[in-house]
Amino acid sequence: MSVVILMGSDSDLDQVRPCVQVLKDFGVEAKVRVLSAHRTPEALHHFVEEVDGNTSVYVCAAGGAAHLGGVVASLTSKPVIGVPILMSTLGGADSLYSMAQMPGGVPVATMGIGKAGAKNAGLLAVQIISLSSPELTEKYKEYRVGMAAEVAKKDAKLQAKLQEENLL
Ligand code: RP5
Repeated sequence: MSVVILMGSDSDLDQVRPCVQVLKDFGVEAKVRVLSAHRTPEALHHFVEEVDGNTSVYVCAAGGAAHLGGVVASLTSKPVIGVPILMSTLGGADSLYSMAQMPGGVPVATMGIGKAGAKNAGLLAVQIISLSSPELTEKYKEYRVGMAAEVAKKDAKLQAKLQEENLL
């Protein structure tokens, strides 16, 4: 079983990369494809039909009138996570609203706009898969412990710096 990451255009890749990286770091198999709800509707339908049996979670990243997540959600019963792409027009608010405002009955779990949203999409996919994998649950817990340790290190560094500057 793998995670399928779809993006509406190759121009989305830079913002989607953190999601790909998270899945790689956790050792979760991923397929990454460019397919568009508007530009390649038939290819998108065929692709979802083909991979659905071996897919646990979909991550769909798109910008503008971002229907990719919604269309994929209409074609599968698997969870769909949406990543709204930051656009130069409207600052990605259009992407966010298009994804988040799904009609009742067809959910798309919509993340924040851009790279942080993509990272969280990867982590949420890991959390969903870890529901049936004690090993992945353990890895995810270790990740959280590591993150807390990083913050503690940064705090210690900040205290030292402020003391050095005679501000404390
Ligand atoms: C969306 O249109 C894509 O997800 C992308 O964010 C946006 C612009 O695509 P390009 O014109 O850069 O290919 O479907």
